Amino acid sequence: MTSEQFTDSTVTAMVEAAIAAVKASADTTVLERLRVQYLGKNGLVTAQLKRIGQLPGAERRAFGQVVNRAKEVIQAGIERRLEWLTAQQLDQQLLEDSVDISLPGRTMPPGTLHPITRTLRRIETIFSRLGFQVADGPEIEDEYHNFEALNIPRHHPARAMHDTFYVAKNVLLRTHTSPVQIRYMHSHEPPLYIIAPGKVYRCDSDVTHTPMFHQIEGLVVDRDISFADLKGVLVYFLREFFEQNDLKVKFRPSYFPFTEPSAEVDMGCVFCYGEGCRVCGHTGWIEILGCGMVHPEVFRHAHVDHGKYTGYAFGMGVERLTMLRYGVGDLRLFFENDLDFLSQFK
Ligand code: 2NM
Repeated sequence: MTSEQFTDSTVTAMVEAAIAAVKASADTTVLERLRVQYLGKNGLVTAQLKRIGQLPGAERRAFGQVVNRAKEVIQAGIERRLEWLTAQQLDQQLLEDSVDISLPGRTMPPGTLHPITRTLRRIETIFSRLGFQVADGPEIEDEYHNFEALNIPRHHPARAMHDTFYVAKNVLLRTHTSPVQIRYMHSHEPPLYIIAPGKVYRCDSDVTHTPMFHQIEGLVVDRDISFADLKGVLVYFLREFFEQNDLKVKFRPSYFPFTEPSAEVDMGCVFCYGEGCRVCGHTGWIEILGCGMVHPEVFRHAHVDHGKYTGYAFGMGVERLTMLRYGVGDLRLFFENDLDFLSQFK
C-alpha cells in the first residue's frame, strides 16, 4: 500500500461525487443512506481518516488537512440538503392538509318531532289559549294516588294485576295521568285549570294496545262550574284540533268511578264526514274522549271544598288523536322508530 492511493485528487473526486449524490437525493431516507455511506463508521471518508496515521510523517499533516476538510464539506452539504428536504416535506404536508374554506359545510339533515310530540304540543297550545296550565307528576305512583283517591275501590277490576304493572306492593306504573290532578289539588287552591299530559302504562299488548301510551287529562275546579262549561270547552277543543268548525260532537252517558255524571264523547267521522266507513265502523261516529263532573268522593280525597267548588275532568288518548288527525292506520308505527314513517311529519 502506497501513499499514491490517498492523493488529494482521489479525495477531491470523492467529495465531488458525494456532493453530487447529496444534491440529487430526493428525500431524507436517501440522504441518510449517503451520510452512512460517507461519514458512517465504515464510510468512505472514515476509511480515509483511518489511513492518515499510516502515512509517513511528511505526508500525514497535509493529507490530514485535506481529508478533514473533505469531511467538513460533505457534512455541511448533507446538513444543507437535510434542511432543504425537511422544509420541502413540510410545504408538501401543509399543501396536502390545507382546507378549502370556501367549500360548503357538510349538512346535518334536521330531525323531526315525533308525531306524538306534535299532537301533545298541539293540544297544549289549544288549552293554553283557554287559560289552562300544564301540570306533570311521577310515572311511578302508589295505590292511593292512582286508585284510592280516584274512587276506584280495592277490588275494582281496574286494579287487577293483569291491568296494572306493579313494581312492588303499593308501587306501580301509573295507569292514567289522573294522579297528577290529585297531587295538583293537594298543592293548589282553586280556581284550577290544568291539563296533565304524559306517559301511562297498562299491562296490555296487541294490535290496538301498547303497554305504554300517552294520555292528556284535563281538570277544572272553580265556583259554579257546570256540565255546560265542560261541553263548551271540549267542543271548542275538538273543532280546533281537527280544524273543522262544524265538527259534530255528541255526549253519551257513561260511567267512570271518578266522575258523576260521566259521558263519552263521539265526533262526526273525520274520514267519511258521517257517511260511514271502515274507520268509524260504518256508524259515522268516532269515540274520542271520556269526561264528567268530578265525583264528590274525589274532592273529599283531594281536600277540595265541594260546598264552594264544582269541577269537571276529561281524558283522551294521544295515539288515537294522532292516528285520526294524520290518518295513521297502525298504532305500532309510533313505536318502531322507522325514519321513513317519522320523517313524513315535518
Ligand atoms: C277520564 C274521563 C273522565 C279524570 C278525572 C280526574 C280527576 F283526577 F280529576 F278526578 N282526572 N281525569 C277523568 C274523567 C278522566 O279519562 C277518560
